[in-house]
Amino acid sequence: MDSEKIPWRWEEGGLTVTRSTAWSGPGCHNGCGMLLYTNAEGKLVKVEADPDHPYNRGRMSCVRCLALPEVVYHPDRLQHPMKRVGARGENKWERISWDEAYDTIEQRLNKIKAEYGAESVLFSIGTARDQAPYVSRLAYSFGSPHWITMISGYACYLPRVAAGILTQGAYLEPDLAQLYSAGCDDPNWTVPECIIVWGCNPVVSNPDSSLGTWVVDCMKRGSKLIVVDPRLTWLAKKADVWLQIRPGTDTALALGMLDIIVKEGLYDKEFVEQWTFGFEQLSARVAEYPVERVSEITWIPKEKIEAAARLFGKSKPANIKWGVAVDMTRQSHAAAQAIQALWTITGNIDVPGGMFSAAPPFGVIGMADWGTEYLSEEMLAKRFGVDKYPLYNFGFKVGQPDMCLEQMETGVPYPIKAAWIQTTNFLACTSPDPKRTQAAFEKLDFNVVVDLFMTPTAVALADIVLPATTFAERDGMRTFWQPIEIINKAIEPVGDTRSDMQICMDLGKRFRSDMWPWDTVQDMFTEMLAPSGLTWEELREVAPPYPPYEYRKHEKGHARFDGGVGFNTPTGRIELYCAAYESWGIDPLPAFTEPDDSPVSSPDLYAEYPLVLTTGARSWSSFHSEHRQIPHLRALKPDPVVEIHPDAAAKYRVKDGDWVWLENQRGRARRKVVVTPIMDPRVVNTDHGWWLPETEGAAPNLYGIGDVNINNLVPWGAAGATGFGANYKSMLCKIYKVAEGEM
Ligand SMILES: Nc1nc2c(c(=O)[nH]1)N[C@H]1C(S)=C(S)[C@@H](COP(=O)(O)OP(=O)(O)OC[C@H]3O[C@@H](n4cnc5c(=O)[nH]c(N)nc54)[C@H](O)[C@@H]3O)O[C@H]1N2
Ligand SMILES: Nc1nc2c(c(=O)[nH]1)N[C@H]1C(S)=C(S)[C@@H](COP(=O)(O)OP(=O)(O)OC[C@H]3O[C@@H](n4cnc5c(=O)[nH]c(N)nc54)[C@H](O)[C@@H]3O)O[C@H]1N2
Ligand SMILES: [Mo]
Repeated sequence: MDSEKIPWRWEEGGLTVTRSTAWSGPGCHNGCGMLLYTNAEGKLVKVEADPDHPYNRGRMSCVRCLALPEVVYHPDRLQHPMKRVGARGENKWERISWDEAYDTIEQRLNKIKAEYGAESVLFSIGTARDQAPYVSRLAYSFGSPHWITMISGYACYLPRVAAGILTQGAYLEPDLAQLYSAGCDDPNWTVPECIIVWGCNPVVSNPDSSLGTWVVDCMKRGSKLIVVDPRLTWLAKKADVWLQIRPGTDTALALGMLDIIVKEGLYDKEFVEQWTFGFEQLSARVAEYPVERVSEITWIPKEKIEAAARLFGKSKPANIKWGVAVDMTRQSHAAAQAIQALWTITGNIDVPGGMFSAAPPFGVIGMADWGTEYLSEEMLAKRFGVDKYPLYNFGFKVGQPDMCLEQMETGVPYPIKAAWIQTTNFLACTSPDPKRTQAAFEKLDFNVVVDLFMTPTAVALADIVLPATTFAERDGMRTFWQPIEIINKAIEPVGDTRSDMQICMDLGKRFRSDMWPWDTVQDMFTEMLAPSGLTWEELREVAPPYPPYEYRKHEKGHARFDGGVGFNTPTGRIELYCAAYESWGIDPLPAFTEPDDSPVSSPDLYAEYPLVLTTGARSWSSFHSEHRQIPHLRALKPDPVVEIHPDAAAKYRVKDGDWVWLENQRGRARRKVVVTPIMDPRVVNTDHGWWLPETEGAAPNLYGIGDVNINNLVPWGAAGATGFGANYKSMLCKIYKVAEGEM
């Protein structure tokens, strides 16, 4: 890869080519190198993967960038700031100028601040990998400690991050050669002998800065594969061992595998002795999970669990690509703790081909929490639920979303009066119980939505809507774990749209100009880049810089903040037994508990709702609730679907293509049946984030969310003991045909 010599822009076949990085919007978790082709009129005409970019090496990880021109020029793109003229939900708007929008927002929010304090305004974001640093800084410059995703139990990523920081001193990811611009050819790297893909489908979701193709690259070089998934995914089909797990029982499986590894002496004795705390206690605990018991709990045949445990235990190095299914149970902390123990006792921490500690490159600001130091400790302590849930002090400075909703409803201990909603469509996608969520936000005096499109959330709640740009229409930069990358604007913003960074900076200056001293967003990027020694303009001219990675930091005193040998935990060791949990009244060792609703924990419910339901397995053609209006993407998946095994379909008298309701004690959602042998007959899977942009936007229809949002079946307020994790992927439901005239 000789990308140093490649310019960032050139002419080719009558078109201008701009090298850039795919980064939201529209939504994306990655940093694939892209070539954006524009014509003489300055229009984006096509997008190709950049063959010289080390991140994706010419591979298009998903179809969504191919359809970028359809997103950019879609007639429904929001093009101007607008204010509401009818009642909330009427979907009546009037175009206003940016100045009027900013003036109104400044005045309304400052008035609320004067009356109720800055903490009465919350700033809500979605998965928003790109926007989070700026939205968090905007919240802090207003003086509010709340930037928050309205997802129960913060059940995405943060549970694993917090558990990792608390018990291992860092968040770990599998080393799939992504740390090097030379990829698998780098001499410092070792091919993992075994990879477990656990509750993750990376070839489709490419989640959290990791491409599925990296797993495939390892497989091509001989890595054995174990997949833990209730569905036979593409990777599961190619796995050496596929563990078809009952949703929500991952902790039991990990404990059972640990028991086998301990009993059969497959663990790394030296590493355990030297670097871990609590191995004896963990061994005693996992002995409570003999493989027969685990097989019964998880519905996985005993032989397969044994085969997986032995394969993983005997492989060195080995690693685990874990996914959001680990977060999406109220047991997320125990699941994370048990899975971490697997890679810990086998000595796979911070070794080539094992697990690496994920950190922003060169220490450049990564995902969020930019400007926390401007808030007082007292203000930060006002985050929702942090006194009740101390694990929220490990990792990002966010509050507990279920407690947020409750406080919005009760006004205790202080009222919430306004919401800034940027890059999230929580009524269609993110929040449980959308009606309850809607009611809580409807009560607020003032709401602003910043988005690319009009959404159910914007129609129902916004007083002002601001139009944002896609990554093609703006400059930017991307830092996550591997290289720092550049986003080069390829086209002028469509209509009167502005970039999220610009919007946050414009408003931020009005609230606290000392926190936004830059004239341009490019100057701001340069300041953020300071630890790397590069300016934004210099970054543009160089290949994406990869920081050197140092393995075995704990041996050299480079893993602890105080410079001592060991890991950055209170004991300096990896804490298999977590004393902090104990001091908070939480089991210090991982233990399995059933999901709230399950064949075992609620047999009465199971009698009425005889199918185990998992939701939200990702599809290539959409990012959460996005892309439903993009013709070539919608065509790939035109309807919300439920995947069901042929035997179950026969039993419940539904067939391929039927419209059905999935229903539980809390609500129902409409789905089209896909009969498929990839499911267990006792389990169904359905997608999330559905709304129907082609239908009426005004309430009560709100683009159909009442019928198609699967989160009608998910409750608020059922997060786990640490305040993290919620059962989005482990519920019960029944299935029956939609009656005639019902749609
Ligand atoms: N049942 C169930 N529900 C789930 C899940 C599940 O597995 N099952 N998964 C959950 C998970 S893990 C997550 S992270 C959440 C995600 O929840 P969200 O992040 O809220 O989901 P999105 O649909 O991506 O919402 C993004 C909104 O931002 C807009 N947008 C996209 N790019 C930009 C941009 O650059 N700027 C601005 N201003 N707006 C932009 C989009 O048009 C869209 O309206 O959903 C959760 N919901
Ligand atoms: N195309 C696309 N890509 C995305 C997104 C998107 O919406 N669309 N969303 C992004 C976001 S915010 C996130 S968080 C990531 C998530 O990406 P991933 O972590 O890959 O998560 P999912 O695709 O939700 O689920 C992964 C697998 O878990 C399985 N699964 C379901 N229930 C369980 C269970 O109880 N246990 C186990 N072990 N497995 C289970 C599902 O069958 C699925 O194959 O993807 C990101 N990337
Ligand atoms: Mo997520």
